[in-house]
Amino acid sequence: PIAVIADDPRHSVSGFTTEFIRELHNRQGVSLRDASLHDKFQATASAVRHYMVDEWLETKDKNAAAKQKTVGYLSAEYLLGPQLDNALLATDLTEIVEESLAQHGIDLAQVREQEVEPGLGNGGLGRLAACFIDSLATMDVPCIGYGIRYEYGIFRQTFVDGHQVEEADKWLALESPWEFVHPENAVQVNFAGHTETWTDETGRERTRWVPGWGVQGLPYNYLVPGYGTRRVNTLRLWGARANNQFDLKTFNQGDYVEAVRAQTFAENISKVLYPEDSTPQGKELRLQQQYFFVACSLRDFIENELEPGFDLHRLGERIIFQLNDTHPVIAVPELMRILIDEKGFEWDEAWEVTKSCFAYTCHTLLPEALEVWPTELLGRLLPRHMQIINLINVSFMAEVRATFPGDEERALRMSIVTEHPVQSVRMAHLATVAGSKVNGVAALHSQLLRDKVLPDFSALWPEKFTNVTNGVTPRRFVRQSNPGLSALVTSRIGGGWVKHLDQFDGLEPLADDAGFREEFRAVKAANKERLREVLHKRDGIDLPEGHLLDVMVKRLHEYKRQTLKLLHVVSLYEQVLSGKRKVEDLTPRTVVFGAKAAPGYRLAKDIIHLINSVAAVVNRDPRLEGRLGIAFPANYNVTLAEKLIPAADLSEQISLAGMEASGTGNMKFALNGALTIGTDDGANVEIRGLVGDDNFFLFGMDEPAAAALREQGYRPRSIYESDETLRATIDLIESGIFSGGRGGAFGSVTSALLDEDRFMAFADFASYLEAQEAVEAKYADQEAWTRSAILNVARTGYFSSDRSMRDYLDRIWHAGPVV
Ligand code: 26Q
Repeated sequence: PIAVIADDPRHSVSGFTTEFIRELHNRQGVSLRDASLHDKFQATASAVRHYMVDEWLETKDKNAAAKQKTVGYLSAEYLLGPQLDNALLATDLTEIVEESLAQHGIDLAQVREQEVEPGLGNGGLGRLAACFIDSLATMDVPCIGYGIRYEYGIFRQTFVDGHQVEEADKWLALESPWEFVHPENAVQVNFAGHTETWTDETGRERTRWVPGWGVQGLPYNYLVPGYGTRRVNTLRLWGARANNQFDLKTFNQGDYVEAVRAQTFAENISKVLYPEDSTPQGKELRLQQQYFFVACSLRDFIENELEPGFDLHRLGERIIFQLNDTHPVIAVPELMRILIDEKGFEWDEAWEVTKSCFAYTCHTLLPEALEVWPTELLGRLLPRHMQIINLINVSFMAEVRATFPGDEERALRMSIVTEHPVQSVRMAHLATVAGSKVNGVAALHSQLLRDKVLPDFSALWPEKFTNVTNGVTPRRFVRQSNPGLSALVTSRIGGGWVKHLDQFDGLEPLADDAGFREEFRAVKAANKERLREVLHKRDGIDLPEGHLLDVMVKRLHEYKRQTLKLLHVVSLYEQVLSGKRKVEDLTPRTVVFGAKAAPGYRLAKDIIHLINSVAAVVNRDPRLEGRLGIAFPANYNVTLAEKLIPAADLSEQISLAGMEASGTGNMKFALNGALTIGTDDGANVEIRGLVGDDNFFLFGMDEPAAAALREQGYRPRSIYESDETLRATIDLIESGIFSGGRGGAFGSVTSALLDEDRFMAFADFASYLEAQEAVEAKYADQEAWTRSAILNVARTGYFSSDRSMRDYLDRIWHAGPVV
């Protein structure tokens, strides 16, 4: 492929060796003889980075010359995963580096393992941002990813007696070789204080914000190389640093140390990623984080990326800020403030410009996940922004009342500011009012967004709403993570698929080719072997050989229904114990879980404890003859995903219909030849539509059925009473067998199910078990299974994030490549 450095004379084994040794000496300050593995990793990474810097600088020049529209992706999270492989792929250096290091007795595989992944995100939303910036670079589209350089990313999960224990993620302890910090480009960000009015030279009444305190934002630049192109875009993450203007009042009182201490306090802003991925708490620090990175980013774009003297009335021609959920939506009043207070715009002018600069992506359907900030807090921390939000709301309310005269209820429903339970700003309403477009992340989700979450808005502005189905980058999630499949596929259809994943459709006829099926199975078997080694080394887990690998990896949440998966396992166990099923009738199967629970989410943590407790018993029971097991490696992250997903046979996507906005893990599994067992939810709907019913295990209620059941009054206990299998399963959990004979140990989990079962696991239980029977029947016929697996790969090229980006470019951003 055309690598970013195709014509670089250093692109040779000896060339790389020179760069590597230079880095070892000059950066690490060690000789090759004395270098630790960590030194070797640092030197390798920074030497590889050398090969992208020229193109990165060239990209900046190209952007400046072209004066085309840039995508400003505003996201509080980027779940990047390890960077070395990605950089090697982009620079086409993998073999060269491997050979160069080998000549010095260094194993690239060992060097790779030194990398600590930047876990600057919780899950799907953060990983999506990382896939999107990869795709935009690959597609030659100018993009700056803006976000926060958290000092501590998502917590490291450990298990103690089966309970989740969180540890700080010190990903920077050994320094990141991938970032360029530019303290000289620090940006000042202010908070609190008050506003006052003044009269300008023309006699016009103006407002200004007199802040109470401030902090500096330091830009940390990361290179985002495209694949098969020379473009290297920028990810700019902001870190907070104390202002060197000490608090003058305290300082003048002579308390020097107190003044310094108060200032360093500000550095807490970028200290830690909030680990909640739903039910956000209205924490002041979280709002500070949001405003901090957004204020830095807007300032940076306006002052540093635009040419001096650029007419800001035309700002919308040069930037589209994509709001990754509502987390960055405070950017809306911030841009209004800049234009009006600093640049002297009239309100209406500023509003027209602002509307053209933003679009909003919603990633949820859960009502409790919709962000709301009390006006008391917002007004105290950002008084001028609170005023501007109120003014936006006043004119918005006037528009609603003019369109729907007399419909006061509608106006109240739509208001950006609600009075209940306390006066608060609904961030999704603000984003919808200000955004030029609003999109959901899968077809079903976008429909439900229009019909259920924001129906009044879609009635007012139907053209504003659109869908862009999520995608995943084929570079990381096929090419890098599954080299075996990549080589096999490339041997048959060429390598164009890495950039044009729709070419996977060329694999379709090979599903009927017995020789290809055999090779495909061999790749899966090798990936399982690789996983066995990883889990053995990483977790001390010994995966049995020859098992169906049944994988459920995602954040722990009730709506995702890890408990339903666990109930399946327990029901199989119960059937063997009670003699209802002969052990030799079990399909040998290992269920792999990977899941972090938000530290404050009690029930989710109890579910983790239950999974580990069931695992401890089931894995040791000789009556199962090793035919059923659970593996729950702690600290599921991108690094592990890259090993786990290519090894999976069965992908569990079993959320209650209408709850999972999209899912992106589902896409990664299908692209790597796992079959999905799933509900009619999120992007599962589209996956099934593409792969076909014969190659997908559908079960459960669809969204209308779930809504109807809820409407008519759902009583999980009556299902428990009438379904013998379910009853035996729950009773086994309550018997104490998984808690050393202590009954009631998992009462929080069982009673949540029996008494409420908010996400209707019981209602879908029988259907799920039936679908699992179909899985086993199909798996028994390995040729049929492989055929379906190949068709999953062949038919899911649609889920490349390159396609998602094309959809955003066409439907929302109206931007294109710059070469
Ligand atoms: C908000 C405020 C305060 C603290 C935390 C948060 C917060 C942080 C992260 C709220 C939500 C998130 C993450 C949400 C998320 O990952 N959603 C997932 O997004 C994916 C990409 O679109 C979808 O595929 C998933 O369906 C959706 O659950």
